[in-house]
Formats: sequence, C-alpha cells, structure tokens
Amino acid sequence: MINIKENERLNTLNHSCAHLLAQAVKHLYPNAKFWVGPVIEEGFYYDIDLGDEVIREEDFVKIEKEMKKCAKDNKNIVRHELSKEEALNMFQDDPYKMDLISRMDESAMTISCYSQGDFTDLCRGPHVSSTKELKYFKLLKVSGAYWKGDAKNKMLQRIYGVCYDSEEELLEHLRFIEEAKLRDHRKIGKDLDIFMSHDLVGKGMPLWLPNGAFIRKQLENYIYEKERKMGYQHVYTPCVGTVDLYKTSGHWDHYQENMFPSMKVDDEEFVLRPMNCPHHMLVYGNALHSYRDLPIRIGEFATDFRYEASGAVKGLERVRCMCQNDAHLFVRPDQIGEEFKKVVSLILAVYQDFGIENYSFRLSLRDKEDKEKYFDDDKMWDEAEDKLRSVLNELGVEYYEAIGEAAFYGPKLDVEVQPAVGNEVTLSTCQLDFLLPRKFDLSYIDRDGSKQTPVVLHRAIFGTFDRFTAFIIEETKGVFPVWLAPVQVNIIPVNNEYHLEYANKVKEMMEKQDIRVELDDRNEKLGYKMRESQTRKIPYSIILGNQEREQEMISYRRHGKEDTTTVSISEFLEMIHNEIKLKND
Ligand code: TSB
Ligand code: ZN
Repeated sequence: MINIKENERLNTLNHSCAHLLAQAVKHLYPNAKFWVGPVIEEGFYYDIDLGDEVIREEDFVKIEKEMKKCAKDNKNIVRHELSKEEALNMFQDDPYKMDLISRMDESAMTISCYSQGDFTDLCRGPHVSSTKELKYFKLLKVSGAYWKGDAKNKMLQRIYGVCYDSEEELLEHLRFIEEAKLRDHRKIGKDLDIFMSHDLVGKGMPLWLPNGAFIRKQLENYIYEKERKMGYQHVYTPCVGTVDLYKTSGHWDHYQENMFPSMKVDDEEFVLRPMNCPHHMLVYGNALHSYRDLPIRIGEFATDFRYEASGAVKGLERVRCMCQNDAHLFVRPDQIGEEFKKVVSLILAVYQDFGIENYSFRLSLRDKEDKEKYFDDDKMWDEAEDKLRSVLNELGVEYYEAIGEAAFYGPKLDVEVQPAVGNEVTLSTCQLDFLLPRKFDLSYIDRDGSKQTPVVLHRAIFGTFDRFTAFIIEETKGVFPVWLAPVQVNIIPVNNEYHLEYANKVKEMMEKQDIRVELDDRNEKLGYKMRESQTRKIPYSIILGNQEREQEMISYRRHGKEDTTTVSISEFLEMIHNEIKLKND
C-alpha cells in the first residue's frame, strides 16, 4: 500500500482532510477542542477532546455527511502568518493550542494558521487551495489516545481517516484494509483457538490454548535442535531477580520504565525480569574459562515481563509476558565477526524454512546526544558500531541504519517485518555488548595467562515465541505448513454406516506413522464436514467412500484446492513425510 505520509500530494490532501474533519466535528459538537491532526502512513488522524461526549463508529455517517457539506461549500483554504502574541490571543480559549503555541520559538519558526469558512486551525501547512478538492475520503476508526501519549493525562478521542484523489484509489485502500483485517493474527488466533485473553489474568497476558501451545512446542523443538547442533548449551533460570541484580546490570537505571514495579519478600526485593542477560552472566561466571573454551553459547527459552503501554499491547505480537528464544554468546574479541556471521546465517536459514521473504535488516545505533539512555563511552560505542557495520558489509547483506534504536548496552542488528495491521516490528535481533561482561566482572584466561573480559552477543532468532507465532499466523493466514499444523489430516467417511470401519483403520495406520490425524465421524453431510475442514485450515482432508474402501486407497484434498487425488495409503504417507521433513530439516 502506498505510504501516504511520504507522497507529497497525498500528504497535503490528507492533512487538509484532517482539518475538514475538525471543522465538521466542531459543527456537530460545538464544545470540541482539538489537539493535533497529523498525516500518517495510512492516512490521517485527529486527537479531539469532546468533554463528556463520545464519538462511536456509528457516528461516522453523520460526520462524513457534514464533512461533505463543508467540502461542497468550496471555501478557499487561506494561510495567515501570526506573531506569537497574536497566536496566543487568537487561541486563548483553547488550552490545547495554547500549550502548543507557548512552546513555539518565534525566532526559529513562522507561526501560521489556516482558515476555511468558519473554521481556523493552527497549522504549518501546506494545504490544498480549496475544500472542494476533498472528495474521496472515509473515516476508518476511533480509539482513545492519551494527551501527549502519557497515561497520566486525559484520554482524547482519536479519529482516523483517509483521503484520495479518486474513488478507485479510495476503494483500493479500503479493500486492502479489509483484507488485512482477515489476516490479523488476533482474528485468526481466535477463529483457530490458538490463544485467548481474559481480564482476570490481565492486559497483554495471552493464554495459549492447546492448538497454540502445540505450534509453540514445535517451534521450540525446531530451534532447540538447530541451536544444539551449533554448540549452544541451554539452561533454565528463574523469571525473577533481585533489584540488586538489575542494578548491577544497569537495567535498573536504563530500563526501569519498561519493568514491572518491584516486590518485597522477607528481606529481599524482587523484580519480574524484563531480560535474561543478567542471569546468563551469572551462569557464565559460575566457572573458570580459558580462551580455548570460547565461544560459550548459553541459550534459554526464557519468560520475561515488560511494561508495555496499554494502548500498545496487541494480541501475541506485543505482550507484557513473553518468552524469548534467547541466547548470550560469550566470545573473545577476535571471534566477534565469525560469531556474528553465524547468527546472521542462522536467521537467514530459519527465514528460508518458514518462507519469510519480506523483511529488512536495521542496524540500530546509539543517539550520541542521549547520554541518559546510553552509557557514556564513545570509543567503545564507535568500535562496536564499526564492527557490526563491517561484518554486514562483508556478508553483502542489505541494511539501513537507525540512530537512537540501539539497546542501552550496545548497537544491534534488528530484523524488521510488517504485520497485517499496524507498524513494523522487530522479529530477530543480534546485539553486541562490551558493557555487561564488565559490570559482572566476567573473565577468561588468555593464551598468555592474562585475565581478559569476554564480549557478549545477545541474540534472539524468533525474537519471542509470542511475536513469531503472531507473525507466522499472518504470513500463512492460519494455513500452517504441515509440520507445524496441530492437526495435519482430517479423515471424513462419506457414510458412517459403510465407511467408518475403513476410516478407523486408515486413522490407526497414520497414527502409527506419527501423523496427527482426526476422524470426523459425526452424522453430518459430507459437504458440511469438508467445509468445516477448510475453515479449520487443516492441510489435508481425506475422503473415504466405496471406491477407496474396496481398492484400499484414499482420496485427499489439499487445503484451498478444489481437486481430489486418489493414492494408496503408503504413497500418501511417503508424500506427507517428505513434506514434513523438508520444512523441518
Ligand atoms: C536478545 N537482551 C536481549 C536478548 O538477549 C533482549 O532482550 N533484546 S530485546 O529487548 O530486543 O528483545 C528480544 C526480542 O523480543 C525482540 O527482538 C522482539 O522480537 C521481542 N519482543 C520485545 N518486546 C516484546 C513484546 N512486548 N512482546 C513480544 N515480543 C517482544
Ligand atoms: Zn540479552
């Protein structure tokens, strides 16, 4: 879909449409006060304070009608430039605009406002020249948004919309949104009984249902085997730690806003852990190490808790309780390049197995100005950043650089993917760290007998099982590859009376060969059962009737296909085993 924010014409059009929305809302709700109305990738929104009144999606028809009326008025959209004093005067009854103006530096910028008929808004512009240019628009949704994004502030109402130059473009946009909604892992996750949530457990704390748990277990087995073959050693450590542990690591100073508050037990003060690095540092420090032992790769499927804003939590994609596919790799400085390369290769191999093709590598660097988030050691940062850059260049991997996205302990390589709905998210990550090993006073004995500090690579291939599962659900639209599908085969006898016995025999043979199979022996029509098999997105449906029974054959239909193929049971088993093996190698 086109990025509206980055398209000059569409940006202007959507910006003007946000003003049109505000004008219409002001007509219908005279007490409305307006905060900001920016253009975003998918259109625009406006944050509005309506006092005690609430706008619901049902109200959109009425608002859109008013917008059309204002647009038809064919009013010129006129720019006025103001001094700060004039601006303060003009908007003196509007606390939101007063807040904006009072923070404006008159010498650094021109303060301007735009008027169309009876409506004037503080704005930098630019705008279309007349309201009549605003013809093809649609309001899309409304949600709550805290003023300035701070949960301590008042909740405003955010109305989203989009505007185009033609009806076809608008319809295309709306079609895309509808399709994305169908792919949304929250919808599919519910339809296929993958996960649920409950207020009594809490926001951002999904519960994995048997189907989801099965998929997750497959993912765990898959990556565990890959890591084990690469020399990783897996551990189990508690999902809490003392505040002192996180003070030692620096998380307490640099990451506290993402942590749940601490709790006291006897004379200890604990936090739910947001990361596993401190525990793994202690595991490394538990034994003496020689330069010959390195790299030491400590892996864990580790549960973490993070405070995510309530408006940001989303299905399995952004949760407050998550399980990382985590590992910390302790290496000598001369091993950084080699080990980093292995991690990138593993990421690429895993993506290939899952058929993930649309992703981008982001090299996340520090913001040199942000001395609060990032520890102050320019030499160490420069060295670490250069190291990652040079390995990526050497590998010939395409990437872009992002300032201010680094972890507080070091620069990282993040793999970004696009969910069906909403902004890009990070899936895999590999982070270079010279800091934590020092904080925990870790060492190894070098060839010459001297004590040296190891370097750590933090890496998570799936990121978290939560986010990866969300992503895979959307990638596959819920039609999982056979090796991941909780139920691989659904056997449907044409008529229970005549074919059930044979169906049971086929089921038994499949189970003996480790195929996850169900037999639908309900007294329902064949067509009904076939449709349900499709809705449940089971990869193979097997239909057994007279012909199949007499010839000891089976007829199968692949999910989404119309045709049926008849083969012997052994042929089918060979085929399905090959399919499973290919993805699970
Ligand atoms: C890789 N200490 C490192 C670790 O050793 C770490 O915690 N890195 S992280 O903060 O980037 O998190 C690892 C991965 O977890 C991210 O790449 C992302 O894929 C996933 N993740 C982060 N926050 C959430 C969340 N709220 N919900 C689901 N997954 C998340
Ligand atoms: Zn870590």
